[in-house]
Amino acid sequence: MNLADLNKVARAMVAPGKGILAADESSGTIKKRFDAINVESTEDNRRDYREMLFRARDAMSEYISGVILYDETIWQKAKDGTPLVKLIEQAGAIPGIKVDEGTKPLPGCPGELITMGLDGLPTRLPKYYEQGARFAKWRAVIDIGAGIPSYAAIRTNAHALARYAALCQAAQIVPIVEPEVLMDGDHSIDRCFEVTEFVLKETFQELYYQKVALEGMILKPNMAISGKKAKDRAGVAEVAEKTVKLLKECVPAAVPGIAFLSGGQSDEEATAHLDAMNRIGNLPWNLTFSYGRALQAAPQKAWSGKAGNVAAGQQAFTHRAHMNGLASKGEWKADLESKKAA
Ligand code: 5MM
Repeated sequence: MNLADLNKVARAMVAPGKGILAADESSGTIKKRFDAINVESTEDNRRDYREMLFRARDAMSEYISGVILYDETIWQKAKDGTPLVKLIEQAGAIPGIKVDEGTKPLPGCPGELITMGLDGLPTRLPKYYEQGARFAKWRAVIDIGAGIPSYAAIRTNAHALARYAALCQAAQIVPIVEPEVLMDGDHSIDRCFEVTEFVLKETFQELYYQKVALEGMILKPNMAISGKKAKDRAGVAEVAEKTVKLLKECVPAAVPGIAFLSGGQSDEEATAHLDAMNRIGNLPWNLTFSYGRALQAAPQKAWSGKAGNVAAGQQAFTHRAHMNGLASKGEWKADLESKKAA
């Protein structure tokens, strides 16, 4: 492992003003997204949609540091035969790859999940590197509900995350470590804080045991946030303050950056929260975005599968990427939302 090179890639992924586009929806998830805009999820439509995003030159070169791809996409070519990976590189962004293989029920832990994909990973990683991937992603899913999460689920997922991260670094690939505590329930922000704190502590303990170099990784956590169905959801200032407190307690300063998931927040909420955290300032790591839905909901709607809407889709994507780029520097303002990028 060349740690200096891993660190260089990791720092570029969280460079101020830029963040990560999570375009790694698995076939099932992209189908759900396409169903919502009445587009059939064919290989060509998935290619056309992602090509539209990667060819949005201003967004990609100004505000996007890297793109997380799904296995199908990393091998795909644009309509004119250019590999999609090349489009990303030509825009100055770094290609990355989701290497987990989704979740399965965790035996002995009703209602809880374990992320699959460690088998064969040492063989897959060099192929992805050769194809251009310089970072990878693995997502563990922790749900909050009656009697969950269990210690067994937290521990098993943390172990798998660290195992994945160590394998990535051995293959000269920066691991994005994503332990996602879902915001699906009606829990309070304080319950989310408490669970996320436990999850992060356990994850960093496992990363330490398995000798993962913190300088060569990126953390992708959820924010400390109220559940979507909670009655009195915490406001922007409270989310920012509690998330920063949580991270300061759990994430060593050696980690170059933290790139949040959006997790079902509205587009503007996700931007406002990131901005408010960066306004607090004086943080040991760069804080940015690695959003899927909060970057793509608007371009998906604007595109709606029609070739004639490509420019509108790109404009919607550029606007969200711009807003989040500003938020990564604490320079976003709500009134910029009405001034759509040209
Ligand atoms: C893009 O969505 C990814 C999920 O893929 P699958 O569930 O299909 O495997 C997801 O991991 C994503 O990268 C993160 O959760 C961030 O996305 P959001 O939408 O939460 O910002």
